Amino acid sequence: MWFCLAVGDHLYRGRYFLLSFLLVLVLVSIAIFSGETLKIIPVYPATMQTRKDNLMDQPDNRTSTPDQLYIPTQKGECPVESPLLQGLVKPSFESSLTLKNVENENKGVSDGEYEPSGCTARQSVAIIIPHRRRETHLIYFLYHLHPFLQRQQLHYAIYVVNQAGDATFNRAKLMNVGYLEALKDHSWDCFIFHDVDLIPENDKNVYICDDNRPKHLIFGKNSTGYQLPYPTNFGGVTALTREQFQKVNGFPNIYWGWGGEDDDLYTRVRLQKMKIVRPPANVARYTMMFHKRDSGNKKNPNRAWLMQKTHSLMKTDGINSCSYTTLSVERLLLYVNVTVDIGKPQS
Ligand code: UDH
Ligand code: MN
Repeated sequence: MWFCLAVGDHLYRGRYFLLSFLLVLVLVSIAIFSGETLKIIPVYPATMQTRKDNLMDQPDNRTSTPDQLYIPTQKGECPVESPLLQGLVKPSFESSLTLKNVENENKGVSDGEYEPSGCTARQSVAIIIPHRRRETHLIYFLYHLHPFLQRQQLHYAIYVVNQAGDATFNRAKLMNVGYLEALKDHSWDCFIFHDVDLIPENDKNVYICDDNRPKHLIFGKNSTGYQLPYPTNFGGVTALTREQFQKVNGFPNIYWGWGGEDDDLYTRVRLQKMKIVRPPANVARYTMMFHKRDSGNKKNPNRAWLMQKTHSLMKTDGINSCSYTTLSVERLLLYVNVTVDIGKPQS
């Protein structure tokens, strides 16, 4: 009897123990597996993310399987070559074009700035335009450049720097002003110094900087039969990183009137032991809109003499000595319009 009771008691306790054990096991499993489920993040290889984002240029709408919790991943970097490029296309110049038309065709641009929606741009680029009384050229420039830069999937903004008054024009100083003003908005990676009358013909001429070398984006233009005028030419359109531009102390401020300032920049680059790079002739092609010499931009008679002094002047004349008065900064839809008093030549 005692034996039977003992065995029965033992069995009863054993069953109770087994039930408790199973209960604990079930609870532990629920805890572990529910935790795992919450942690599941769909994994896409980096290359695949980039390709999908870039090809679609659309927001990321990926979904995970129903039992996975969807956690949105960051936008991938835009591809090295944009899938939106068209190659060589001759620009057109419709005489009835207005600024309003261009604004209507570029709804993604505000305050002169644009960013691709489907991917993260590889560089942030400030386009600096020296300007005075070239309004018609400016409309055609904006008409062509905005879609061109958007096809290249860049984060960019266009700064038009107007020289106020009638003193002799100073292209290089306006470039320095544009650089300094643009940096107040954003720490741009790359600066493109661009004449207003030059329209790129091939969007494979990508408006990004080369980390190792200052870049001359123009090989030839219609007005030179698409030939490079001379091997050291560095005029019209140049691209320098912030570091490269700092290194050469920017453009000289003391070239009033036409000529020499682009060659001075070339000498500055060489004195800093850098070499320039230029895309191939069939890519770096431009159409220059026809114009005569502007009245306030006569050939600079001092240019040959100044160009011999670059090595001694570049340390003290440049972005570190660029004095000007900002008269206005207007954030228009398609560009930031900066108007400045840059003084006049000392004589
Ligand atoms: N610029 C202005 N307003 C001016 C002068 C120059 O906006 O009054 C700017 C503009 O961005 C222009 C750039 O400075 O594209 C360079 O000036 P430019 O176009 O006059 O220089 P380029 O070398 O012409 O093209 C020089 C005179 C050409 C005479 C042509 C005779 N066939
Ligand atoms: Mn010109």
